[in-house]
Amino acid sequence: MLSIHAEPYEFELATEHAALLIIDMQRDFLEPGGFGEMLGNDVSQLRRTVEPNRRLLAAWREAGLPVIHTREGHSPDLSDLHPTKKIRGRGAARIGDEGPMGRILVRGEAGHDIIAQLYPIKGEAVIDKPGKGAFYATELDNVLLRLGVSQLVVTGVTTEVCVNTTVREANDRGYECLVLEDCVGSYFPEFQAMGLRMIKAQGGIFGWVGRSEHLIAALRSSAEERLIKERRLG
Ligand code: TIU
Repeated sequence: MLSIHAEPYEFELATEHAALLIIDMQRDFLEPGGFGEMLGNDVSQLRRTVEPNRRLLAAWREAGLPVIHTREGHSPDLSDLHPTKKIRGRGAARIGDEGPMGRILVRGEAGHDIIAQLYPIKGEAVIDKPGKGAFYATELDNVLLRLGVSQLVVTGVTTEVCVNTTVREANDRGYECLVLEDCVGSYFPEFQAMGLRMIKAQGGIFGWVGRSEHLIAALRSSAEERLIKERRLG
């Protein structure tokens, strides 16, 4: 058990039952010229999460723990896109239309893919989700059950939309969630702050909020301890 500094109190990480869940770090949300920017959003607010996520992902992989990536998007025939989601916002460009990086939020298109810095490697699950929550209409619950996972370290974008929805869904299904504030981002600074406060308020009503450096330090020190023990035994 690794004790991670977090709010409202320490998160006790059971590494044998934990997975890293990286939400929707897709080109369309993060890159200039993508769907997010077309909606009028300031993508620099999200881009500050890339480097902390990259460092965390490297440490998590080094520890040999499971990683799950998600992507928000729809099949090319849009059969899994509710008409209400398509027309919401009354924007000029809609899901399924041609955008700067292919058809917007359509699976297989460049903009739908995960950014290069966090690209999945062999053995990591990629969950394609049509909704904001990662459990709705996906195989995520079964994947976690198969892996024996009961704790999720959650990162990605956006804090108040897909991250919050997923954490609420996970909480109702009995998973414990640690959300890393430097690794989640919102286009709106006030939603970033409130999205995190909503999770950790009332004694951690949906989960815990921490920072990646504390988790990385704990993973590294436990790996060092293991190495020292092995050397002693060897
Ligand atoms: N992944 C995710 O959060 N999807 C969104 O549409 N977020 C917005 O903030 N728009």
